[in-house]
Amino acid sequence: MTASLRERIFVVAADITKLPMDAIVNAANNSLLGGGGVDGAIHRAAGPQLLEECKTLGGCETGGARITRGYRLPSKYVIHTVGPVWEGGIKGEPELLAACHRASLALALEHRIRRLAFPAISCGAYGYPARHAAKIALGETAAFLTRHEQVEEVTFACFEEETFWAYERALNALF
Ligand code: AR6
Repeated sequence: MTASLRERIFVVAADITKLPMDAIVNAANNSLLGGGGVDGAIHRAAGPQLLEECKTLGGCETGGARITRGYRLPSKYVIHTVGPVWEGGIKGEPELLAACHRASLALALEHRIRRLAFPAISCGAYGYPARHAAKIALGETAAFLTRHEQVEEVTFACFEEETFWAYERALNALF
């Protein structure tokens, strides 16, 4: 029997690099050549081969996504997406953040990834208010999972308490 949507979306307080998923999503920048925050943590945990593969990709547009192997991570793949920098919400940030989630999920579907985890994209260095980001992230994910049962489960791995509660509230508001 098919699991209900409520049993397919999770919010956890966790370091995403430790999760054994089919894929984890990276909050990258346009160069895809690494950075701080979750990007730095993913590159450190995956090892130098991840950067070598990223160098072959030629960057990524804001709102887009690219896929690589996971190397030393417990996850098989890394999906690199580039969130918008928050500029007050009037420069198309909500649509770009939604596009990141859609593009990442579309890559997951294409690569037969069944379980994946997202960090709170744009909620760190890029300054997106977590309560606004959470609504978009959860809303896009719920809509996608409803349409595509091949992607079975999505986990949001939140690193900070404030982010965790924002995502938890947005999840509860969905049902
Ligand atoms: N696991 C899960 N979440 C984490 C982890 C971790 N190990 N480490 C940090 N976070 P950020 P952005 C959370 O800044 O805002 C990079 O330099 C963090 O607490 O990593 O999209 C890129 O190269 C926050 O809630 O990504 C870009 O230049 C969330 O992950 C830029 O930062 C996202 O914070 C992207 O900025």
